Amino acid sequence: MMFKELQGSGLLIHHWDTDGICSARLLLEKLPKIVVNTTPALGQYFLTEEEMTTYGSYDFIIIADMALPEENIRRLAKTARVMIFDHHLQRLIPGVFHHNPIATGKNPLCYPSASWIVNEFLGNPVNIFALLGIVGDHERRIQTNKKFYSIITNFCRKNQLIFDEFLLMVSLLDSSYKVGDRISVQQAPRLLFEYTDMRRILENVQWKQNLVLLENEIAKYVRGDCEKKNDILLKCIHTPYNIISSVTRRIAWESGKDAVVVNTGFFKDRDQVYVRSGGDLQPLIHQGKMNGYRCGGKKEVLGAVVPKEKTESFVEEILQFLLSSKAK
Ligand SMILES: [Mn+2]
Repeated sequence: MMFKELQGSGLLIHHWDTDGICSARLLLEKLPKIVVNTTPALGQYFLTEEEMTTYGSYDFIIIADMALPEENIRRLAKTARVMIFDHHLQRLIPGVFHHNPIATGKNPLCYPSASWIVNEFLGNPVNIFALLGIVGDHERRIQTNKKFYSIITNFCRKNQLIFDEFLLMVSLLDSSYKVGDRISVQQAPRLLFEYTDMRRILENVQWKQNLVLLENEIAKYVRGDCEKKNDILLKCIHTPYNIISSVTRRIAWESGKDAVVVNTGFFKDRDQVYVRSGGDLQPLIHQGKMNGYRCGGKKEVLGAVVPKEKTESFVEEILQFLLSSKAK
């Protein structure tokens, strides 16, 4: 086992969502007890200058479920031994231990989460944490992945669990980052050690309160009126919670129309922009990246973080794109 060679002070940096938390839970079990775990500032997929300086004092650094920028990693590797466990699309980074089957061209359907990759690496049998990461990253869509849906179904049968309880556990684990509670995200992996019965996840009072809070906040914005640009719905919200994807999905699905949502309340200097469409958004994602925005998504969704002074022009670009793709 490679971890035996790790010496000195150690840090584990993990993603703030269910997959990141569960990967951290699995890794911490096998790592030396002194390892500290942390997550980057919520919503930030890179390390700040301050974080980089602080992390310079560790002897080894493990990163789970996050494709941090290569220049961050290269700098950390100058003073620390770095190990990465991930499943995001990224170039293999030389000079560090980079365990990412997707980066080596393996089929993503066979490696659906970081928790699964970590669990295999550790040689563990299938367990709740390996599977929660998968359900966290794919939700109901995992039901179309034959191999993994049958692994999940078998696990459910053995443990008298239903798939909806898996989904609820994911919502509860994700609730801390969605309400912006970074401390609770960081405490979650160790809390999971105390939960010898997995059902205790469903009973965590704070997480349940988070869900009520989030649901009310989402409902408030879904209820309000939208601006209409031809057949496209446009909504501006101002919330410190990370609910933009839920709000957009709800508006789009309830109306059957394309929806654009801007949240001016999450970052001080930047806005969150989210789009959901029936058409293909890949060219728009490319366009956003060419503009220099942090921009990503899938065929039907786009998420971006845009400097506040650029929001208006980017929204205009989005509307133009949606209108012209409708005209085709
Ligand atoms: Mn993941």
